[in-house]
Amino acid sequence: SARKPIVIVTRKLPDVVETRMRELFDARLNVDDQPMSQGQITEALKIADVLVPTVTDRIDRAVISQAGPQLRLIANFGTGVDNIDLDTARNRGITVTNTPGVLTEDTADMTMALILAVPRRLAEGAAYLKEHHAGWTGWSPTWMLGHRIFGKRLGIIGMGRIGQAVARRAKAFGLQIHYHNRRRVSQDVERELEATYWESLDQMLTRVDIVSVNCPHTPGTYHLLSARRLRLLKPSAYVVNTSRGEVIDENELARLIEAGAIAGAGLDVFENEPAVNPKILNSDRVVALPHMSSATVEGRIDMGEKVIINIKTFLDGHAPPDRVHPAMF
Ligand code: 8YV
Repeated sequence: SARKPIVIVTRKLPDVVETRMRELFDARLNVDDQPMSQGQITEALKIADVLVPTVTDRIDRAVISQAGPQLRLIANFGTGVDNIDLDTARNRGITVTNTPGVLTEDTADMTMALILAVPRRLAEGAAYLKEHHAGWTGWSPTWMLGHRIFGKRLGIIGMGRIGQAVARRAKAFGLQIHYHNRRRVSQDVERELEATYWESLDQMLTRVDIVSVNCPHTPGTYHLLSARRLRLLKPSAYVVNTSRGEVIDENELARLIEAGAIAGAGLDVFENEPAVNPKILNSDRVVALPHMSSATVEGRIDMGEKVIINIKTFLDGHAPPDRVHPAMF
């Protein structure tokens, strides 16, 4: 029988996913989960028929250009594809797929958790009690006051699957939904969410109380929340980001929070991961998480299954369900 296709996976995946990959493919797994260097990935692409990278791998022009002609598919374990040079892949006739849909609800949950946690000082209170429980003198009426979110305005940047899932949750918490997107969503969705569309991001930013970034990182969204735009926010506003750090000018955000020109932030992603701006880490008014919005046991298995379906469909000669078209980004 024909040899099994070589599928190189750059990180450890859930056991059930790895077992299934071993059954179906000549799977070269990274069971020790040691991140691969650019050199190791370049070497791997000399023999791989399929590469399964994650957001931590830079599949750039240099790496793709040196791949052997047998490389036909890059099946990303993740929804964001800013780790892959899509144009170079397309020019070499390499198909790219991702894992949309299966991490929508988990990511929206974490976004909502940050929308609640930051204004209500949840992390600060929990840390205080852990540290001072012996000397805690008790509650007092003017102590640890946060800000109400009920009735406030949430401005969502990027009204795709995740943005809409955030809007549904936020509406149930009494927030008024505002959004900016490349195009308006359908009237049905706008009506369901009672959402207000802002063609002008600048105008939306001057009016909202909380901003949530839910758009992909693309050349067009790099520093979309630029220094100039961050300064349009009210000093009482909060910024939440579960998308990609690159969408926000992180240095300026840190500076404005320190200066009291922005009230606080809930950040799961950073501009230079795994490095995090120390001003952000040390601020009481920031909840910083280590890129974990899609990190559920269930979600990781679903993502792995999606990767497998994409590979299998492609190798069977059909269009994979989650093919990424460069024009989408
Ligand atoms: C993952 C993500 O942690 O899907 C994405 O875009 O950022 C997260 O779901 C990561 O992609 C896994 O590779």
